[in-house]
Amino acid sequence: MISRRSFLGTAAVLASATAVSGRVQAASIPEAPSTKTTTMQPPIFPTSGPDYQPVVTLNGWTLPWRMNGEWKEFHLVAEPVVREFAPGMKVNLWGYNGQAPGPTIEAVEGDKVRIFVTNKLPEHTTVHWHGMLLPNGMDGVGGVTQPHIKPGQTFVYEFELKHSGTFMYHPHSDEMVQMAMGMMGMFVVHPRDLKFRRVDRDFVFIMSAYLVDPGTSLPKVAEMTDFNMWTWNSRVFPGIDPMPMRLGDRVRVRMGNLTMTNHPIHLHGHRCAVSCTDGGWVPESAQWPETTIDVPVGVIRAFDMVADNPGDWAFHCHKTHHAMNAMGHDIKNFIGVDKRDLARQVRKLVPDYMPMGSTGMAEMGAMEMPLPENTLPMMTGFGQFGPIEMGGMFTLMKIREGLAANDYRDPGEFKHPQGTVAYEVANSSAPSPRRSGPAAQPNAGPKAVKPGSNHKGH
Ligand SMILES: [Cu+2]
Repeated sequence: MISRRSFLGTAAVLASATAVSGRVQAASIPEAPSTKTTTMQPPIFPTSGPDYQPVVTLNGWTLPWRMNGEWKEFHLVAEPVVREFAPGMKVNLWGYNGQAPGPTIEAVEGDKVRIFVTNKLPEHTTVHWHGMLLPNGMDGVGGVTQPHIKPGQTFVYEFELKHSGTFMYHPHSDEMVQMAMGMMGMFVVHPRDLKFRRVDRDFVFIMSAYLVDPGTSLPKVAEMTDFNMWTWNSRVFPGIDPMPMRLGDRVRVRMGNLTMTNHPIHLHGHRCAVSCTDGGWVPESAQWPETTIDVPVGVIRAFDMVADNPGDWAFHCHKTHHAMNAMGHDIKNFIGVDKRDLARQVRKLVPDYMPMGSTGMAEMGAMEMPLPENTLPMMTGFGQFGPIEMGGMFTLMKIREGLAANDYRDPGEFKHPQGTVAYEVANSSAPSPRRSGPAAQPNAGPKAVKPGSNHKGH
């Protein structure tokens, strides 16, 4: 883990590199920082120019830059990378600067940015700046606005950031393959006015989906619908960072979607409103309260919330198959099927055969079954009360009193105040089922229910 201090150091060193100006000097290509780490890196605070509250990227990082006269210079390197989806599974992807997705780019409204793109892929590429208002020739559409960037070449994009908001970058060359291989990143432009829509914590992630057959490590790039790895920043639960928040913080979460379907992202214990799209800020008068924000394809949705309810709050895609890891989708439903006799027969051939699914699939969450090489259990993870039975697009918002500002370390499991956790009651004290209407029994209330005695008259 890179400490905040050393990160500040890096930014400062880059910023103090010889200041030269003019287009000609662009030939001196800035350093291209690279990382192999898959945990969320601390925010990079600006050391020059207007102040802003920097973002953090789940399981990712922000690209350091240098000032060169009035230009803010960045260097992206498109290259093959190895991404760990979660401990136990590594996938060969294409990305930028050592990881997929690429680092988040951050700048300020009004900044002039110069972005160098070096191609170390085996085929040509470009970078399109999704949502940016820029000169046509900087839009990165291969063949239309520029020649494709051949392997070994470096191109420069220069434009002024006309408006603040949340944007993305991705190739516009061989898009189907290059995005299916993980090439994408987020681009956040902060308002010049520090007070505009100010928040205390600002999280960013981008969604991508892959079909990686168990035992392999390369996505099938021609798949159109039946993916088995639904990721946030090319990570799946339990590999996705938790989102620590201080009780009372104003929080923004910015979500990009470059998968092939929409994702209804659901928040527990709080409500929120969409504050920003890739088209700009939503006026406050046009916002309405939600607990699930649908993120369509090729779109960004940022929502704002106040973290006013302490706890470990689930935060996940509401498509249930997207909160699962590798699974086949053509399996039969065995609920209610008694497989005991079948199991006895099969065990004569396969001694450790286990029939599953007769009562549902929850037992798979607790079971540590042997898996094929390089894949992940369909549902997994353990919490303080038992198996979590999730995967895919799932994490926890961890809201705690007294966290330090900008402290993004995992605060551990929530300690529930006494008397605030759902609890079991003995069957003998369970209330009888209530009936509505005039037929309700006058003495309805807690009473002894003997097993087998409560079905009379049904
Ligand atoms: Cu989803």
